[in-house]
This record gives sequence, structure tokens and C-alpha cells, in this order.
Amino acid sequence: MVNVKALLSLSVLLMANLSLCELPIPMLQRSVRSAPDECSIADPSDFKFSITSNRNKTGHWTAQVSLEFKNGHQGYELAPGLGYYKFHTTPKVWDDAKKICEQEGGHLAIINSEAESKVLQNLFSKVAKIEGAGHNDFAFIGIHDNLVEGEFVTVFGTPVASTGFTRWTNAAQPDNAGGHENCGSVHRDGSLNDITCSWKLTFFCEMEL
Ligand SMILES: [Ca+2]
Ligand SMILES: [Ca+2]
Repeated sequence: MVNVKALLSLSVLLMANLSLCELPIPMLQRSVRSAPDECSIADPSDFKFSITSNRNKTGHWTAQVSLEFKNGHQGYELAPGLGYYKFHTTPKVWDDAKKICEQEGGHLAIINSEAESKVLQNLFSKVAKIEGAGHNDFAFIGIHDNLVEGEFVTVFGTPVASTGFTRWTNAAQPDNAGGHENCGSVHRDGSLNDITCSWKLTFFCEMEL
């Protein structure tokens, strides 16, 4: 007779290589005696859990347990109805920031509404002082005018004018200051500003719902 509870626990730990606190299902957490009480539940959409049972030729039942961890939204915060967001507080140049978001399965954040701007403002407000950044109050996002000066588009090539959010920091923006501001940023107040791509800034990544 297969001890299903033990099998479940062992399989989860071996196949997903997770710590006890990362187990997605409360039942599984409770099945492991040493699971600490303060474990939080991971985002269920990051996991695919399945059990397959078969009866073999000798009449015994066998069970195969599978847990796939998609590594989908690690470190990202869910904003219901909007998306998943991550505030990277180690400053990077825009190109590197873009790559990091893509490596995580996301993209540099694109603001489509005041509600989405507010999400980024809230994340930004949690870190008052940024160490090593070119500017303390701006973070890179996924817009730029690298292709045609003055024509801001998203990292997907969509005109910023059609994103649904065009609140620039002030009437002068985007001002292409110094003749070389080609990357987009968001101010702590949630507004947009073009800024120098080679500055090292914090940045926001986004994953779609
Ligand atoms: Ca520019
Ligand atoms: Ca500017």
C-alpha cells in the first residue's frame, strides 16, 4: 500500500526542489511536520499539480505525482486586474534593465492607466533612498524614442500616445534634454519623463496577467 501522503510530500520536495515554505498547497504543508507556521502560500498559478494512478498487472495501484514549478511570478507582486510587477532596486542602464525583465519572462513596465501608475508609485515609495542610482526619483520603464527622435514607443513598438497613459512629469517633457534623452522613466509621482539611457536607474518589470 502506497503511503500517499508521504509520497506527495517527498515528490513535491524532490521534483520541484522547493523549500517547505514554497509548497503551494496548505494540505501539503500540513503533511510535513517541520513546516513552519509562518509559511506563506505561493501564487497557485505558478504551479501545475497532477496525480495519475494506474493498476498494474498484479492488481496493485500505483500513483505518479507531478508538480511543475513554472517559476512564473517569483518576486513579482500581483496587482489584481492589472498585472504582476517587480521593482528592481539595483540600478542598471536601460538596455540591461530591459534584458533582465525579459530573462524573468516579463518586460519593462508599460503604464496604461492611472491605476497602473499608482501601483508603480506604491512600489517606488517603499524605497526612499536608492544607492548608486543616477537619479533617486526616476526609474526606467518600457518606452523609448531610440528609433525616431521624439516618437515615443513601447518596447513592443506601440506608440505611447495609444497606451492610455500620457501624463508626463511637466509640460516640457519629453524634452530630450542635452540632446540624448531617449529612454523612458517613471517619476515617484507616477508621471513619465524621457531620460538618458546610459544612466543607471532602478526599473520596473511587468508580467501580463
Ligand atoms: Ca529623445
Ligand atoms: Ca526629460
